[in-house]
Amino acid sequence: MDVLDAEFVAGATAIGQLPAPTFAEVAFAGRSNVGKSSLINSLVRRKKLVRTSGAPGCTRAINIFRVRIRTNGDEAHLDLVDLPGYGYAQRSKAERRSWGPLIEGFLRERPGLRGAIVIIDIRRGVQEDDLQLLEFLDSIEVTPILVATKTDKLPASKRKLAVETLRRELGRPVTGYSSVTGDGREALWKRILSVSSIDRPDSSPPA
Ligand SMILES: Nc1nc2c(ncn2[C@@H]2O[C@H](COP(=O)(O)OP(=O)(O)O)[C@@H](O)[C@H]2O)c(=O)[nH]1
Ligand SMILES: [Mg+2]
Repeated sequence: MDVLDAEFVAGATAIGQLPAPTFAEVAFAGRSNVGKSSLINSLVRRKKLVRTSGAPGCTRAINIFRVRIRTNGDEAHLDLVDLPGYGYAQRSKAERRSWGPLIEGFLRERPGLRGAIVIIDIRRGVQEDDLQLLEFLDSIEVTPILVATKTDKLPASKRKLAVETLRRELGRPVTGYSSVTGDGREALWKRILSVSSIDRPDSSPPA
């Protein structure tokens, strides 16, 4: 699996401002500061494709990045969608509420959406809003891909157990990841290509 190109396509603070889907899309969701943007950069091996931040709650927009990949000799396009972070307590109530519909609307209304990566900080574990998101994804039949990130922040001896604990707690597969070391990159790409049907012959975008 090689990433040949990666480029910013569009950013918007309302669903109606986004271009219609062209290729298969995979969304990245998680609490503010969990490492969504870093994860996208790490997946495409670009340091600065997506802006990351030490200050939580900065990204209020939906940003779409297009990648061209080569896998098993075939080329394919895939759109990676960085969703606004949720669960940032310091923001005003009105603003927090205005984020829910944007995320929900995107997940509900994009016909090209193949799956949603739900990112959890391995040291913090699953929070109530993560569970709500997973329930919502089940209800609209969008496949979640769970990622436990920042594994580099745990001593190597504790990583496996922490991922396994999360997996048991959620009753779903969890892929450990570190955007600092790239650990988990190959495993996560496999899951992304599988949910996007890019590893199968019928990978053409929806009509
Ligand atoms: N050690 C470590 N830090 C990370 C990792 N991923 C993200 N970070 C840091 O966490 C902070 C938030 O990352 P960012 O990608 O902007 O999070 P977002 O708000 O979810 O998009 C930044 O300071 C990143 O450098 C990781 O895998 N390991
Ligand atoms: Mg971000």
